[in-house]
Amino acid sequence: MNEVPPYVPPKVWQWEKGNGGEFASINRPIAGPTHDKPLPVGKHPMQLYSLGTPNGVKVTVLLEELLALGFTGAEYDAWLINIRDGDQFGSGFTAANPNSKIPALMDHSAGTPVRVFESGAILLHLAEKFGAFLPSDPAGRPECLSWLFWQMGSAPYLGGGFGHFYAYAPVKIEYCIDRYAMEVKRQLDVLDRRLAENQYICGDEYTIADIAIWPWYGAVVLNKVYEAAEFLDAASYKHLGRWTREIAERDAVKRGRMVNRTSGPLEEQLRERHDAGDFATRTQDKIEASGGVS
Ligand SMILES: N[C@@H](CCC(=O)N[C@@H](CS)C(=O)NCC(=O)O)C(=O)O
Repeated sequence: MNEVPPYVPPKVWQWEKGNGGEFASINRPIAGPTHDKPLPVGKHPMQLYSLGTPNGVKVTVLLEELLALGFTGAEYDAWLINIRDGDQFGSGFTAANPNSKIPALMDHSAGTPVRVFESGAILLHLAEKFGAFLPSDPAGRPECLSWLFWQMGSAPYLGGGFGHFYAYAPVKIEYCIDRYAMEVKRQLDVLDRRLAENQYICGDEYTIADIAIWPWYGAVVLNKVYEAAEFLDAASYKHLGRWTREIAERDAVKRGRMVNRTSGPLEEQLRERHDAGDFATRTQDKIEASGGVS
């Protein structure tokens, strides 16, 4: 095992600004706003405050899927919350989500705006509102909710556990990487076995369970998070790979992945979305700005 510097925890933990490594500038042990900043409000029924991370992408994919089905009530403005700049601690954002994490949705469709935070709650709220992507039969609905909540409980081991210690921690600690790689590989196997016998997570129907799981576990397979596909031998999960690639081909998924995105190829970034036409215009602008596509 690697040498880990000896650390004896004090009786009471103290916050020393600067600890916390990669995210030290934004991590803090106190909730609540740090500054006054109202949230902007656009013209559509749904106002989304988010960033193009896997948790944010879940919501933009669902909104794009709903729009593709013709649910105009799902029209949305997607505002950028830059978490590295501390936007999640603005007064407007903490009113929308007291937990200061993206995504947060304000649903203006019923008059008085309603807040919804936690990506799983947002997916469920929208699926119920539009009666789509959530089976209604007595066996399908609980199966779908089980996988939705499986994702919400499991992804923190992938992101906050494995991803943090493998990619971001200032020192590589074998114990931590082993602990979380083991758990993440078990989760990948859970999905692989499920998808060996089902086209989608809940059976024959594409649901909010797929929409919640794909941005995290599909991203591992596609090597889009933590550059860990080889380390985790992601290619060996064949059925998960098949499902990942199928979902990546959906037009709504391609659009949803672009929204509030601030990294990766410029032509795949739509930092804010206020109109369905933004995709075409922004893509063209970006391509022209980067000197065209060869
Ligand atoms: N369980 C939450 C997790 C959300 C979350 O962790 N969001 C991250 C970005 S992916 C965030 O906003 N981090 C900002 C911070 O920790 O200050 C959800 O699914 O909505």
